[in-house]
Amino acid sequence: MTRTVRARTLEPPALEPIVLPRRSRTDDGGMKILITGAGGQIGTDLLPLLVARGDTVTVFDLSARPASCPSEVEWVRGDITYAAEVNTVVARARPHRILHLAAILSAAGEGVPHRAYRVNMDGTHNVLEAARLFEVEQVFFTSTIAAFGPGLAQPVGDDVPLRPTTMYGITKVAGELLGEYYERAFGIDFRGVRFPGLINAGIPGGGTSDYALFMYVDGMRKGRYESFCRPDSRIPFMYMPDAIRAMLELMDAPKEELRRSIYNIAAIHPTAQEIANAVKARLPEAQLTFVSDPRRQAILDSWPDALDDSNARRDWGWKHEYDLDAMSDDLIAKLRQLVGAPA
Ligand code: AKB
Repeated sequence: MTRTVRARTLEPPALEPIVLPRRSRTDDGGMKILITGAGGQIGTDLLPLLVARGDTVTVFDLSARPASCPSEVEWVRGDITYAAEVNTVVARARPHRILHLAAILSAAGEGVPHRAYRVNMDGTHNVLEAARLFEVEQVFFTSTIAAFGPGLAQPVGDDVPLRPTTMYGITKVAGELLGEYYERAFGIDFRGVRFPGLINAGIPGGGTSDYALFMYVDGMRKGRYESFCRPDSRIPFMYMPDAIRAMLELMDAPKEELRRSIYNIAAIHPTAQEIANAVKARLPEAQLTFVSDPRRQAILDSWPDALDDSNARRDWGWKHEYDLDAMSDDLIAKLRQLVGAPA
């Protein structure tokens, strides 16, 4: 007996259009913002400011909600490398903007390059795809001085060849290009900054620029710190309040005034010795020594000494406020409060 089998049609099945829940501004005109990786160095200082200006904030992070997180913030735990988890949180939160901070930094990334690739590359792709699917207006990307490689004329401008030597830097360059692609192809407003090493009153995670912050933190809480670099190492740095202001200013800048999507932003570029001097001037008892670690030193030596941020200054009025002394005064005062040390 013969049996007729109907060929499967090659036509795609007719799908019902997905109806997205309505997205409205909050009552006081604030934005809905989803922040990936807000459990890291930047998030701690950023979240209270966003809440204070009336934004509705959802965090997507692998780590548990820290005690410092304002109660108004919704904290969703999840893994940026799983598209389904990213899509679910974006579909639920329906943000106007995604601020994409989740990344594995340079030193940690060299320890597990394949993991850094997954988190930084797949993570950024998942965020951009979710933004496309759920009609997010703006994706803000945090790039870095690690996007640059060695041998560039100083100060380093925006439009130089990008030849990073770390997995972190490679994935950040790719993230910049991927975001620009999503803007061209799908109309997503993609913008961001290349951050210098950031310094704040917290414990950083896995960066090569961390020696600067640890001179302050361990100089205060332990009375000593051994930097893993030469005293003459020089890279750009920025104090966290400036870094956060830069993000908020660029996020809100009128699109028609922006002539590019990714901007260098600069503040200070002290040598490690100059930072040690600033710490010693305020904590004379602190013992600050230097023993250069070849792998981390090579990373530092591959980064710019200083950045040219004239495009940011021209297009959206960027200007840093904290020099080395102003930063050191403010940071030491904050750290004294944190560890309960007498002034
Ligand atoms: C790192 O050290 O990896 C970061 C950076 C400079 O982007 N702080």
